[in-house]
Amino acid sequence: MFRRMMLLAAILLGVWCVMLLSAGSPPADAVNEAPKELVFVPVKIDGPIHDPARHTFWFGPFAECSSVLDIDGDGKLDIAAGRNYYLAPNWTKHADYRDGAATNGPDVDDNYEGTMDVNNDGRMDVISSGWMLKQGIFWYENPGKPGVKWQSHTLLQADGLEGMVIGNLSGHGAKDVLVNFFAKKAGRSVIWFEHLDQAPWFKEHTLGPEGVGVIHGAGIGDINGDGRDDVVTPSGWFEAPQRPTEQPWIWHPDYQFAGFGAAPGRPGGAGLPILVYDFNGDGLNDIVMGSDHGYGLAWFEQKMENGKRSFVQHWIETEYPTFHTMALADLDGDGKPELITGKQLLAHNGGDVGALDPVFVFYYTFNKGHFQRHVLSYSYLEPYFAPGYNGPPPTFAIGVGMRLSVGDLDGDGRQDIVVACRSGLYVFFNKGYPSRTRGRNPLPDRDSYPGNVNWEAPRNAPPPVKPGR
Ligand SMILES: [Ca+2]
Ligand SMILES: [Ca+2]
Ligand SMILES: [Ca+2]
Ligand SMILES: [Ca+2]
Repeated sequence: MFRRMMLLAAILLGVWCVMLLSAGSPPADAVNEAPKELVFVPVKIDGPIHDPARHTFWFGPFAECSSVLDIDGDGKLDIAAGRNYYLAPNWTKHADYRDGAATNGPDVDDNYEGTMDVNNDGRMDVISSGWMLKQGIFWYENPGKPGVKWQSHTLLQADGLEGMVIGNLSGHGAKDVLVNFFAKKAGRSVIWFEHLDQAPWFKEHTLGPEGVGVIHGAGIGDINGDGRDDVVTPSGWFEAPQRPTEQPWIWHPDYQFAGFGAAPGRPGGAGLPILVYDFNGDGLNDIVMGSDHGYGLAWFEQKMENGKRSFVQHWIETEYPTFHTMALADLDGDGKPELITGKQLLAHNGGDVGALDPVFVFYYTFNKGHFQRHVLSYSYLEPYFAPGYNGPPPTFAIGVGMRLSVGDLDGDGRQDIVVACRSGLYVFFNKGYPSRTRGRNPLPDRDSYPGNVNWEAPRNAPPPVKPGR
């Protein structure tokens, strides 16, 4: 029996290897190869009604964060965005399933959200942060049945919050919560919450000295390759000690991010999260940061020379602003992630630099530190705000908001992209590469249109006789 199982395992492993070798070959991002383009179909799930008389516009207010989780336990991924959730497969809307995320003037009080099973009951819960009416980080307990309000639990009550990053900081599970404050304040340090196996589920830890690393943007990843995830900020990184919940974390001010064109020496905020990955494939993890409210997207190449670590900054983009959030996910199925990001549509209620520049959603393939931009959506904004403009609103002007999500929402094995922004909630359904085959022509035959002239027919040929005339 055991030998038969081993044989089966060997066969399965072989099949898996063949699949890996054949998938996505050649890679879409191979240097000197023509880029291949995945097909994405954007679908609008929900959005604000454009009704200026009632002070709701195509540009909101609307929730700007989304989470992807199986809410009802049917095995299909659903979407939460602010106060509402939408059940697969028809994206049936359930409004006001939780408190928080209240609409306040042009904004929704939800600047970041995420998902994890906080209380280990097998049901995914939602974590969200607010900065106006309900200040702090709260988790909402999935009750496992529809029509029941999700109970709110306070993780942290504080002002100046940008949001959080979920990851493995304790070393014993990926459910710890790194807190991100956008605002410095007396007595404020970078803090994190260790996830516990029982209520109250979280224990607070201080990561660094007062003020150090306290700025808009944060991320989690293993910088020094010792197997323990570290904490990255726009101005340096905290090294995880051997016992992360007991020993002090070590601060390394090895680099400084600022938006493109920012005043020299002036630190700048980054989007949330900051991403850690080996973007040039040299075995050392690098960092990607986008400007939160200025221009530019950059990667910081990690270098090691004679035991000394340094980071070299490379711009990926300098002409695009407001990379407020991003994610890594394997879109093309080659086993390697792509970088997904875009602009926050009309951040700070249109007060940001470049607010009326086109709004965009991009993804990037990368190889050896070369980043190739791919356009998911790109829309002009300025005409819609021209003085006297009174025409129809744009149909699809999509940004990434403040937290985008990725998941296989239609179960076809490909990763889809969910964005919530001021103009609505959208899914970019990933349809894979174009088939390049001619299928059934779905359109009505030419002759079925009234008055169609068969212009291809020879001039001197008699006109075709149409039946019934
Ligand atoms: Ca579901
Ligand atoms: Ca739960
Ligand atoms: Ca580490
Ligand atoms: Ca690297």
